[in-house]
Amino acid sequence: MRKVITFGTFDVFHVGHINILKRARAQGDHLTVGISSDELNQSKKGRAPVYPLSSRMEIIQSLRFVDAVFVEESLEKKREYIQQHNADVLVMGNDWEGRFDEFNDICEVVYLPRTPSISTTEIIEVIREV
Ligand code: C2G
Repeated sequence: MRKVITFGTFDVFHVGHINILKRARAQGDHLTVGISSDELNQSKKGRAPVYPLSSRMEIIQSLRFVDAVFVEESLEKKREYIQQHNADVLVMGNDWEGRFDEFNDICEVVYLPRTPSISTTEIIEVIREV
């Protein structure tokens, strides 16, 4: 079995998230998703997520092309997570292009094109203006 792993906050879930998760699953037979803790999102993006971790996990876990979820507590633990989950492939959107190449020694690293014209930040701005 070829196991795939990916990571993200997946806050204010949108079609860009669906697209990357579907394509990640298509890279293998099993998809594990590491979902950023609220604290990690705060440190990455400088704001608390709109949806708390428990809601974001429930949404992702409910998708038919996701097999397992866990909490990503630190960006520094990526090697540990890849090994713990026996991943053969790490998939990330190409906004992270090149950033995880160091894990090429333990798995294949694949960057997929982001879905254009949609992001959590833009959705938050649109709602703010309403
Ligand atoms: N994404 C995408 N298209 C968009 C928006 C997001 O393909 N229009 C992808 C991102 O490239 C990423 C995934 O969806 O692979 C999750 O995006 P975020 O929730 O923004 O994840 P991020 O906060 O970048 O966390 O360890 C890595 C990080 O935790 C990634």
